[in-house]
Amino acid sequence: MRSFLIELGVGRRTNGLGQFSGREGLDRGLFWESLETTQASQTPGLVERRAELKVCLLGDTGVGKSSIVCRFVQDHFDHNISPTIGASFMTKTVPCGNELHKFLIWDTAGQERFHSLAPMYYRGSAAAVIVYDITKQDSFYTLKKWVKELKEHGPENIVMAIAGNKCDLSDIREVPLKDAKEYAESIGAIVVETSAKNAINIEELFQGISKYLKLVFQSNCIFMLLGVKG
Ligand SMILES: Nc1nc2c(ncn2[C@@H]2O[C@H](COP(=O)(O)OP(=O)(O)OP(=O)(O)O)[C@@H](O)[C@H]2O)c(=O)[nH]1
Ligand SMILES: [Mg+2]
Repeated sequence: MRSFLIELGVGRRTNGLGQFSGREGLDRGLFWESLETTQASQTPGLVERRAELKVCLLGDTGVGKSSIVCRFVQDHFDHNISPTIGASFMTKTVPCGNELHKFLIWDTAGQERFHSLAPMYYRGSAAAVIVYDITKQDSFYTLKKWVKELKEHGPENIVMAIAGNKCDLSDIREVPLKDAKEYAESIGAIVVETSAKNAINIEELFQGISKYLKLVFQSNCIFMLLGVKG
């Protein structure tokens, strides 16, 4: 059964957001530029924007981070995928309304021996996808540790998205969806259950991040116009 749950964390994280422009935007892994496309030049007043969004994936080894990225970027699933060594990088550009969002995706290695490398990837990220395996309670505890680390050492106001992967195995589930929803709400995160194997909610996960960042960017532009500090 397909599970659809994309919840936007609102409220808690909207105050104090940095203003995503110029150097500061780049430092946060977010870069927006206005561009006149062919279509735009033919249709006066229609200006499209292109955004680059740096996103990192964090979580226990084996939860399916690389599989999620592989499904999103290549629409492919490999049963025999190898554990990631260090980190891997992929990009994918998706439309979001009248904008084009290019995801710069850093897929980190979940094995403990690579833990110390993670800050290199989450620093400067606009969003982090923190993945757990719905059939492994331990991986949910690890997710909470990642959230704590991001809050203490990650970029201020990084957008967090929680992905409960392997929802195709819900008959052997250990983590109730309710627990994930409650936790996500408490930290103002996007939450969704995914299956890289069956291509469930993978697009929706990244679309949710896209839309959330777009909203945050727009609200900060309004604050800037009004002269209100975020
Ligand atoms: N049933 C099922 N298996 C999955 C799913 N996603 C990944 N797997 C399997 O889980 C195992 C681990 O997947 P990876 O994508 O390598 O996990 P990872 O989080 O990248 O692991 P590290 O690179 O070690 O951090 C592989 O055998 C995958 O085939 C899923 O949605 N459903
Ligand atoms: Mg991996």
